[in-house]
Amino acid sequence: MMNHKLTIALSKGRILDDTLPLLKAAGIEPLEDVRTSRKLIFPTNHENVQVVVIRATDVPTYVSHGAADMGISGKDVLMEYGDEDLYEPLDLQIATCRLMTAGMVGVPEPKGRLKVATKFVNIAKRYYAERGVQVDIIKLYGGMELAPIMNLADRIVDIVDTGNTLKANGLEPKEMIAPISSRLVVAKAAMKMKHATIQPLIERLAAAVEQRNG
Ligand code: PRT
Ligand code: MG
Repeated sequence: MMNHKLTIALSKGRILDDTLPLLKAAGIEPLEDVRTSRKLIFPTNHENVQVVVIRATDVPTYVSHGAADMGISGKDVLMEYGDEDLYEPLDLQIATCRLMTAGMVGVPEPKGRLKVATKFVNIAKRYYAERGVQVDIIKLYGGMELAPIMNLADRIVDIVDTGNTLKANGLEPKEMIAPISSRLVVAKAAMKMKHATIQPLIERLAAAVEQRNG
């Protein structure tokens, strides 16, 4: 059925649990449990399809460089990576959340330069630049909620789902930057070279998304 070898890059972590049922519904099943194995590359029930399971933030890198043909990645990760060589043909509507600014409860944005702590440096720069706000961005790798408490920053830019993490730390969401869900991404080069293989798979995944929401 598939005449090209196809590699799909999957984000490990919380996206993976929602990804596997969608892949299965689209007819692709890894031959072993990707959540418990220590391997990184997995053959599937399709001889010509393999999946690699990698850090969520590395998925766009693998796909845009053509090391993987397609991938599944959070919109937040894609916005931060910002690659023009990636197609985003399908919203998988999984791992939904919001990208927001947040700060201490009741504390307004200070006048003058704003200190913003985040791991989403590019997104934060773009967001505040569009609003004409002068910012000093402070790059963090996690635990952003601590930054306003410790006076490292006035605001953070982070993922919010229930809001419980913010609340537990005396913070509140302030502004919504973007609604987030996971997307299917395809390198523009792969889309050209392997269209006959990739297009039917996109259609099966789209049907699986429909069915799941049906
Ligand atoms: O952990 P690692 O550094 O390897 O990567 P990662 O943290 O990016 O991976 P992972 O698995 O934690 O999340 C991957 C993707 O899941 C993100 O890029 C989002 O697209 C999506 N997603 C969906 C979320 C959440 N929901 C989410 N709630 N990612 C993170 N969170 C965290 C958030 O950072 C905050 O700490 O959950 C907390 C907020 O949740 P609430 O419910 O308390 O508001
Ligand atoms: Mg994490």
